Formats: sequence, C-alpha cells, structure tokens
Amino acid sequence: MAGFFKSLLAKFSGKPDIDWDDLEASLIAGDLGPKLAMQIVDDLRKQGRKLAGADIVSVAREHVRQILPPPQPPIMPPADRPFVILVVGVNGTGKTTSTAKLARLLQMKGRSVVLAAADTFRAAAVEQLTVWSERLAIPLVKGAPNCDPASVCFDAYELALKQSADYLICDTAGRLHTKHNLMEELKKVHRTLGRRDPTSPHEVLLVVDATTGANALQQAREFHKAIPLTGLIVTKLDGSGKGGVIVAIQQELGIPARYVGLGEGAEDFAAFDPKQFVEELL
Ligand SMILES: Nc1nc2c(ncn2[C@@H]2O[C@H](COP(=O)(O)OP(=O)(O)OP(=O)(O)O)[C@@H](O)[C@H]2O)c(=O)[nH]1
Ligand SMILES: [Mg+2]
Repeated sequence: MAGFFKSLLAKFSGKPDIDWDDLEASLIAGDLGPKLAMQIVDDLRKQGRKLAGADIVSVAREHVRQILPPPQPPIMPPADRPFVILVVGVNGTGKTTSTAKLARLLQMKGRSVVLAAADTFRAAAVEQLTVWSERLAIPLVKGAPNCDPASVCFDAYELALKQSADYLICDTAGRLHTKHNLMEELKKVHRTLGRRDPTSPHEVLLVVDATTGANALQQAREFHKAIPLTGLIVTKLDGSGKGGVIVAIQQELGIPARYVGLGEGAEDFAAFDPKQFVEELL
C-alpha cells in the first residue's frame, strides 16, 4: 500500500494547472474521507500561487500529521488486575490473527497473557486460536460450542486473575454492525468484563481491513455506538489498502490506530507509529 503520497506526486507533477476536482477525487480515493479531502483542496487553493506536485504532498502530509495525535497511554487497570483487551469487528477482518499476533508481541516484551476464544459461533474459530495458543504456549479459555461468549470471557478473566496474568485478550466472533442481536451480545460481553473491575475492558480494539476503504469508517461509527471503542487494529496494510481510513476515523470519531497488520505471518504486526505512517506508509 505504501505510496499514496508518491502516487499523488507522480500524478500532479509537471502539470501546468491543477485539476482541483481530480485532486479531490484522488484524496477521497486514498480513503482520507471527503471532509479532509475538501480541507486540503481549500488550503491549497487559498495559497493563490502556482503549485507543484510537491506542494500538494507537503500540504496533505501536514494535515494528516495534525489529525493523528501522539500515542496516548491507555487507562491502566488496578495493580492486582489484568489489563483487558476486547477485540471486535466485522467478519474476516483479521481479529483472530491479530489477537494472536498481539499476544505474541506482548509475550516478547516479557508479559504474561491469557486468551479467550469468545467466538463460540464457529468451531473452526476456536481451533484457529487453539493452534496459536499452543504455538505460543499461552493459556486459552474456550467454551462449549454455541455457549454464551460473555461466560467464556468471564471464565477467562477469572483465570487471568488467578494466574496474575498481565493481559487478557478476548477474540470475538465477526459480526455485522447492522445485526442488532449480535451487537447486543457484544454489549453483554463488554459489561461482563467489567464485573470484577469497572475499568475493564481497558482497550476495545476494532479490527478493520484497510482494503475495505471507506466502509471501515461506517463500521467504526456503528461499533462505537454500541460499545465505546478505544482504538483500531488496521490489518492488511500489505495489500492494496492505503490506510487513509486511519486518518478518516481519527478525524471523525477520535479513535486512534493502536496496531497495524502488515502480512499473514505472526511477526507482521506492530504498534502504530504515526510518524512512520505519515513519512513512509501513506
Ligand atoms: N495479508 C494479510 N492478511 C491478513 C492480515 N491479518 C489477517 N490476515 C488474513 O485474513 C484472513 C482472516 O483472518 P482472521 O484472523 O481469521 O479474521 P477474523 O476477523 O478472525 O475472521 P472471523 O472470525 O471469521 O470474523 C486470514 O487468512 C488471515 O491470515 C494482514 O495484516 N495482512
Ligand atoms: Mg476470527
């Protein structure tokens, strides 16, 4: 995906005049969202001088830089409780893979993790996480097929507490944000995780697939209405997705990107770095 700015530069360099509609369309195609696209175009037009491709890129970059906040420290749990991360999103965005990758990342930092397989819908989903948990040697709590995902999360919380684990990460089933009953189920999972510690879950991470572009913004809006999201995991940035949706979601909803998925391998995962994103990825 790297190269959105590069493609802008190539497209608008060496032209006698800027085609403003074309520029706005290109910015929207980069998933930056119509609002930001308009702001960037307005800003450039106001300059009232002859502009080169490099000017377009530097103005766009500056706008993006101002929208992305410096990484904020998350809310911390009480000292004797696990830090709880709830992973949510629509089907197939990369929740289970990201749950495992995040567990691995924390494990590499010397932290202990417990996993909850709260996708009780599909047997294959539990198996998928079981394979990861065995590979990483991380305890996994799972329930009977079709059992209540909230009860799996509750049991996993108890285990994390008992083992004095640093983190509990709960993988959930993919759900369409338009399905009312599934969103109610998610609210119950959220409430249940707060039973022993009202500050839990400390992070609710929405997993969005960068290749779905602007659709991810709509998913973020709807999930955020159901349960308060604290951050994003943006996956498949190794594909055709440009990652502009990170900027659009931050600008409209104030939800920051926390992690990025850069491939299918366990190591293709990193904490989101706004500076690197603006300078290299976008
Ligand atoms: N290229 C690439 N593939 C990814 C990335 N993250 C996940 N995938 C792939 O996306 C597919 C779906 O990943 P899952 O983790 O099963 O997605 P999920 O959100 O748990 O899916 P459901 O549980 O069915 O909703 C798998 O083939 C993953 O290997 C990524 O960052 N890059
Ligand atoms: Mg899954």
